[in-house]
Amino acid sequence: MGRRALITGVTGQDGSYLAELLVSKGYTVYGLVRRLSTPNMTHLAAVKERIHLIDGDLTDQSSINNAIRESQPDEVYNLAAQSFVQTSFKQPTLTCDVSGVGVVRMLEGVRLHAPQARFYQASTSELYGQVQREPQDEATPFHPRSPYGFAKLMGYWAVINYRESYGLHASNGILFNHESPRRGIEFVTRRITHGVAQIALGKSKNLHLGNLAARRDWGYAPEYVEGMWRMLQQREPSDYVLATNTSFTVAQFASLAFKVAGFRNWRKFVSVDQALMRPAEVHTLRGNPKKARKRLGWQATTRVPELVKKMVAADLENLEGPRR
Ligand code: G4F
Repeated sequence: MGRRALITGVTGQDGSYLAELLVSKGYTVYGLVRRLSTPNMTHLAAVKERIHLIDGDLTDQSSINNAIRESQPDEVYNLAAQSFVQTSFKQPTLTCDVSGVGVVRMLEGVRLHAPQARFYQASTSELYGQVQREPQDEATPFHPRSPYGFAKLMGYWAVINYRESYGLHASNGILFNHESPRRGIEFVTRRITHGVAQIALGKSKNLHLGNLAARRDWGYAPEYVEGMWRMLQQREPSDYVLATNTSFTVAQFASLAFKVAGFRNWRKFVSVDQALMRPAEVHTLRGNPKKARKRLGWQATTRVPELVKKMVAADLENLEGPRR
């Protein structure tokens, strides 16, 4: 019989790429979706007819239990979260409820209703926060710098505790930033590529950004969902860093994006807006994915210059329609 998977956060960037991957591998895929008055299914266009959507919410235990009972999953991927760091400073308790306690609710649901299922938790490089070592790997101490970061830290430890207490096959993927044309417009990479496309098409004159000196290890999202799947194919559960081991500043990312669109002097278009600065910043992140390479045979291949090209091209196409 084919395998069954339940994905929370299925309508997002990672959830939609993962749904496509699992459908292509012959899984029966269930997705947990939060009820919205205007549902956003854009990213699911390619697989919508082939997956099953179940209403539910990470803040509601009964809907989680129901989704697990209904889908009877072999694999559960918990990708849902309040995932925007900036918002977590404005909505700290909501962020903790969804991105921290929500993980415990998912683990409880699995423990009670599908204890044989393998569980993937979307952990994050934001756990490292004020970084203690460079590059960061699975043994680097954590120092979160936002409510998002400390909520995710709770989820990370909940996974380890359920593994140790109840023998669940539960793994943390400590993913560094991973982007794509499906990235939400509020995140800096997409804000830049969308802004550049607007300027190139004469729809805008400038782009407001926050901390230009922030440095990130940016990879390409479809490659990272493959890594998530590989983690759940291992005999033993564990925790893995997925990253490129290269890093760029926001300024460098912006400069490359303007260059792709034919502008040499990116500074002319960019102004710094203090409102986009964070109360506590994660200044730099770079991950060491050696364990994932060795145990999962996983490697990131797309680097920032290529990623920027894909994202700018997609934003130009979205805004002007397909080029002939
Ligand atoms: O794109 P960002 O908002 O992503 P951030 O905060 O690194 O978090 C993302 O990656 C994490 C993985 O490490 C995920 F866990 C998390 O859910 C999310 O997907 O910001 C990146 C950097 C920050 O240092 C920010 O201060 O870019 C800086 N930045 C500069 N100008 C900006 C802007 N960020 C945003 N969002 N918008 C700006 O205009």
